[in-house]
Amino acid sequence: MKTKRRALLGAAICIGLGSTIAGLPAFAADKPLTLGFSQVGAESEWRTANTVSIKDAAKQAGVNLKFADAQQKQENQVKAIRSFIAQKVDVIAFSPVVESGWETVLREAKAAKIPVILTDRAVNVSDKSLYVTFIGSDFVEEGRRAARWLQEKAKTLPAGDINIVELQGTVGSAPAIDRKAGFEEIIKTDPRFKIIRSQTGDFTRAKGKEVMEAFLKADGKKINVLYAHNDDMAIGAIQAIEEAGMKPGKDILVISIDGVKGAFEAMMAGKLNVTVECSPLLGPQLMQIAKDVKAGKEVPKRITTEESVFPAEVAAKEFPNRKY
Ligand code: GZL
Repeated sequence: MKTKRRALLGAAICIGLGSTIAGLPAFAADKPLTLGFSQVGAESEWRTANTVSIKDAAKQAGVNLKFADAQQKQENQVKAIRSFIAQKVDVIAFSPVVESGWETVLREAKAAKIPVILTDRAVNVSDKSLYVTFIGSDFVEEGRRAARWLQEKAKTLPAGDINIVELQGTVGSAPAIDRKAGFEEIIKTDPRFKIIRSQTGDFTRAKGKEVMEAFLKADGKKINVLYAHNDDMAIGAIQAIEEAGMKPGKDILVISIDGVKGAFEAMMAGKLNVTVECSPLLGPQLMQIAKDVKAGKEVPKRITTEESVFPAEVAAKEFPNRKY
């Protein structure tokens, strides 16, 4: 018995010494990457699908995920990032609820030598070295695509002004700022288009309905088009339009962004005219990039997802393919 134990001990020492002597990495199991992720919240179908994608991808990739939901509050995201730094995670990733106010905490992550990956939404920082890369959509192009659909549709509408009301996303967030900019860049080329009211619905169905009720009270019959920065606000607004005795998708054209299942169901019911796709399925890309960053590999500064536009005419055919 003693001989066997001695032999095993001897073997272990050899492996240990051998690896040191041969310059191989010291004997240690391949430690899984620990990723700290700060999520905006759970405000929309899109966000829920984004969270599922990240959690499933972490499991698939063998990544140890520390996940924090900020309930749409920046201070909660800052707290979560500081907690990840204190826990010495390998990589930090987050979807910033708003564009500004991140310099300080990102400098703390840099000082702690923890790389930061942005997903979904961007930040406004002067020092671009404060994050390694951004994975997500081109929101300005999404706004342009929404407007281009309206430009085409306008050719079939009666002459005269086309009055638009706009439900903006969360104030100060990259998607709200950029989707507004992209939409206006296109519609300003045609004097028929007039944005007569514009207010935030904070990306939620409830707020979207509430603000649309106010728009209808003020301008009801004058409204020709609703442009909503996401499907959830559009779905809430559709309820308000119906409760006001009008037909969404007909009396008031409804244009929105995301491409969630709820939007396809509204299009199949004839209540939504078009949704511009914005994919939340960023999990697999995030896990791969986190591993590449940890391995010290070069990664692009911006990784943009390919997306489509789905008008109501194709909704029934496309619906079975939808993954979120
Ligand atoms: C867009 C994402 C937005 C979605 C909303 O990438 O940040 O936030 O459009 C979500 O549905 O709430």
